[in-house]
Amino acid sequence: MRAALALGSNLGDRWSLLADAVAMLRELDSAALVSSVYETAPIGGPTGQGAYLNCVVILDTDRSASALLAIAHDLEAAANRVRSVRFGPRTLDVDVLLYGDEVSDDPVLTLPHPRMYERAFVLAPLAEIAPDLVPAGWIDALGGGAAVAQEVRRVGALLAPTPENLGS
Ligand code: GSY
Repeated sequence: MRAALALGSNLGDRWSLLADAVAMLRELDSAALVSSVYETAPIGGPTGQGAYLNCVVILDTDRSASALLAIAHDLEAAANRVRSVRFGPRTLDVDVLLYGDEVSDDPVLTLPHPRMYERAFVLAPLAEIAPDLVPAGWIDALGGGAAVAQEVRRVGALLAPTPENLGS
């Protein structure tokens, strides 16, 4: 199954936290696609939080959606994530965005992720590696490609670019 996961960090050594989590996800699929890393302003939560680093990973896996969610939680725990403030700063956030075409309103794992359409910090990296997963209407709803591009700043790549890991 093709699954997409969004990663974000705005506390601690953001780059290493993302890099370690991506390395662990690539143990599930060594050919996983990994987007560039983007710096993005925090959406929601208390004022005064630091900027996030965000990226998206797409992998092929035979794990179930709930197993992937458990892995996401394990990665957050490995990053010493503390859940104290809702939408507050965090060492690592890992969200399951998509699991094939599965649609679920299970509150434990809603698929597709219910807020992914609203988030430039998700759609920009997702569109970079899997444009087929981002309908033009979603970008239009955020004000168009230029508006989305203004919300994110590409700061680098966790993987050396190859045709394979860029998804082209
Ligand atoms: O929902 C993921 C955690 N998160 C983020 C994030 O990853 N990036 C940005 N820019 N803002 C966020 N607010 C929350 S909560």
